[in-house]
Amino acid sequence: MFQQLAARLQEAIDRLRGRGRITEEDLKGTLREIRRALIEADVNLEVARAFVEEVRERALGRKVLESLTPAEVVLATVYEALKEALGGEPKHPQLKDRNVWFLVGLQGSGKTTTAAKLALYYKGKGRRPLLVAADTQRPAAREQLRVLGEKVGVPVLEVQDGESPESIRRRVEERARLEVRDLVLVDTAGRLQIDERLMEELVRLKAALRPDEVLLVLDAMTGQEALSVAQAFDERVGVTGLVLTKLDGDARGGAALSARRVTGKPIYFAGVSERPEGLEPFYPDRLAGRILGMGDVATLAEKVRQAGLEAEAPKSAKELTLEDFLKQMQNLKRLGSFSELLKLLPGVGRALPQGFQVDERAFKRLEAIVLSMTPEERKDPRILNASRRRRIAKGSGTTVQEVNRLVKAFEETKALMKSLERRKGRGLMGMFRR
Ligand SMILES: Nc1nc2c(ncn2[C@@H]2O[C@H](COP(=O)(O)OP(=O)(O)O)[C@@H](O)[C@H]2O)c(=O)[nH]1
Ligand SMILES: [Mg+2]
Repeated sequence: MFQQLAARLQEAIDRLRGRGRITEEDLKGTLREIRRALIEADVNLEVARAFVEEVRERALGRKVLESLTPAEVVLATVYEALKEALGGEPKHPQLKDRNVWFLVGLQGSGKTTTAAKLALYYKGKGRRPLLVAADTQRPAAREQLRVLGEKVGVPVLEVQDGESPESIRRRVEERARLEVRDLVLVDTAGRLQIDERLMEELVRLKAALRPDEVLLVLDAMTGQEALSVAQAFDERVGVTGLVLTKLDGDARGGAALSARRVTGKPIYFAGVSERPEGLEPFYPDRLAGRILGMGDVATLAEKVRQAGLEAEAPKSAKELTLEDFLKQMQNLKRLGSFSELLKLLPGVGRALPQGFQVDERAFKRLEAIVLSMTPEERKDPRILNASRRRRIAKGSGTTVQEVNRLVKAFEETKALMKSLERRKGRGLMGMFRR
């Protein structure tokens, strides 16, 4: 996520690391680099200027120049400014007993995908969604939602060609009543560009269905340009919140960092993969932490929980066995991009080279090694003497070196968990110490 921006910001701050004191000149230089990094990431000029100003004020307010660890103070300050730029405190859509939400946006921004993601997400929270495929002109668009609805197990109401808003309203109300649906998600038609006829259609549909939320879906890859689209939609249709999609791609960050100040609307959700599970509530603080390579343990823990790990109570580092290691690896694999997940661990993001990818085949070999162990060995790898290690290597079609490496990685994970356990409760500032 925002790899280039992350690397540039971290570089700028790292340059201060290890310095006892910094001069005003040093601070100026760092701020200049931060500004450049933001502009390269396609952040709105005005937003970038305000951002740097805020960092300067906060940093000086904390007497960076006399501080014993200027790098940490600047890191903390940039973190706070990033969090603010991304929206400050997380905002979630208000849920009532019954809800109608619109998804609007340009074609290709991710509306249909996001509609299905929202349906799955809220179904998981005990809601009963109904998807509405409301493109009155393109049957293929409705077909796409029907397929996705089936995939996530949520019913889809399809409008008919040229159906009037009034008729759509009647059918939606009836269906919601009969099937006791309390969250109606309306996937509206899109165009490649802002188009007056589309806007009129949306306004009429809105007048008929009276949505509680109008979520504007924005493709983060389109950068700042997405924001003029946002303004147009807001002026004509009225927007209550944003969903940023494709944050998993190589989006530079401009849209995310400028959206709040330019549109004044909160970012509710982020799309992080093409799959129906690829939706996360948008947490400015966590994303700020990720951008600065501080990790995001909270999101990682949530993903693991969602993957169905909750049945097993998380163990303490002391009780951790290779059996758990195997399960965790398999779970991470199920969760999708392992490389991205790895970066959620504190410090790991900074330790990995840019563009780092985990080799999935290497993953399979690790799995084979653990599978070749006896239950006792998995429970207590300390009993793994040389002859046992040779046997395991042979059984798994790997080498003794690979077995050694895995056992070592396991011990290191245990150590990491122990340090996380110790860190718990120390709050955010604990993340800065490493
Ligand atoms: N990688 C990634 N792809 C996405 C995301 N959201 C949507 N897409 C893809 O973007 C393309 C357009 O999405 P679609 O929902 O059809 O857009 P719509 O025209 O606005 O309805 C599809 O190929 C989706 O799979 C996301 O968060 N991450
Ligand atoms: Mg669509």
